[in-house]
Amino acid sequence: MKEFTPESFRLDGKVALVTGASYGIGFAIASGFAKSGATIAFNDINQELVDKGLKAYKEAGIEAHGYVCDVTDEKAVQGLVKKIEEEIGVIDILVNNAGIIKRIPMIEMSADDFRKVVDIDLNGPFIVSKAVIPSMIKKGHGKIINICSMMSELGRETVSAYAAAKGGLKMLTRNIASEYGEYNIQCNGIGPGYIETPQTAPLRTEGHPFNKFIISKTPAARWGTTEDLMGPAVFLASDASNFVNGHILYVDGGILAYIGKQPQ
Ligand code: NAP
Ligand code: GCO
Repeated sequence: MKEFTPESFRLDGKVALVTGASYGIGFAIASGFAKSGATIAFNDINQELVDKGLKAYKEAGIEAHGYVCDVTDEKAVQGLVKKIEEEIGVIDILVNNAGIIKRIPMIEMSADDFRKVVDIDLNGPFIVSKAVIPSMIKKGHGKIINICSMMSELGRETVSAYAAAKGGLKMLTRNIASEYGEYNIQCNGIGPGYIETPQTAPLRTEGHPFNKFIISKTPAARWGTTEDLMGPAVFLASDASNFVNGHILYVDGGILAYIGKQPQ
C-alpha cells in the first residue's frame, strides 16, 4: 500500500494515450497530464489533425507523440498500441475521449448515422481498452478513463444515438472495472457537463435558445471550459484514486443535482 503524499497526484514516469486529442477536451486532459509529469501519446482521425495537435502541444511546451488512427478500426488500434509500446513504453493511462455527435430527430435519423455514432462513441472505447488491458495486466497496474456525458444519465431531443452510446459507455466503464479490478486496473468515467468546444459550438451561437437554457440548468450559471476537466482527470489517472473504480465523476457545475432556475 503506497503511503499518501502530495506526490500521489503526480503522473511522473507514466505513459498516457488520449484518443481524439488534437484539440478540445482530449487536448486539455492530455495537457493536464503532461503538466503532472506524464508522457503524452494521442491519435486522431487524419494527419492534418495530428499535425495541428502536435503544433498546439509544442506551443504549450509539451513534446507529444501523435498518431493517425481511427478508434473503430481494431487492426489499426492494435498496431497503434504496439507502436506506442515500442516507441514510448507500455500505456499506463488510457483516456477514451474520441467521439462524435449527430443531432437528428430519431425518426429522421438513418440507421447508418445511428451506427456511426455508436461505433465511434461506444465500440471505439471497447476496441482501444481491449488493446491496452493485456499490457496493463502484465505491468501490474493501469488507469482507464472513459469520457461519458450528461447523456449517460439524461436524454434530450435529437441525440438518441449519442445518449444510447454514452449510456452504454457508462456500463462498459463499470464492466471493465468489475472484470479487471483484481489486476490493479481502475476504470472510471468522467461525465462533462456542457463544455465550450467545437462539438457544442452550434449550441452556443449568438441568441441560440439552448445557450440560455443550459445556463438556467447549471447552478454554476456558466458553460464549462476544458480546463475544468483537467484536475478531475489527473485525479482519476493518479495513485490518489487507486481505490476508486467503476465511478462516473460528473464535472457538470451541478446540472445533475439541479431542477433548474425558473424562467424570469
Ligand atoms: P470534439 O471537439 O468533436 O473532438 C473530438 C475529437 O475526436 C476530434 O478530434 C475528432 O476528430 C476525434 N474523432 C472523431 N472520430 C474519431 C475516430 N473515429 N477516431 C479517432 N478520433 C476521432 O469533441 P469534444 O467536445 O472535445 O468532446 C470530446 C469527448 O467528450 C467526446 O467523447 C464527447 O462526446 C465528450 N463530451 C463532450 C462534451 C462537450 O460539452 N463538449 C460534454 C460531454 C462529453 P474530428 O475533428 O475529425 O471529428
Ligand atoms: C448536446 C450536447 C451534449 C454535450 C455533452 C453533455 O447536443 O446535448 O452536445 O451532448 O456534448 O455530451 O454532457
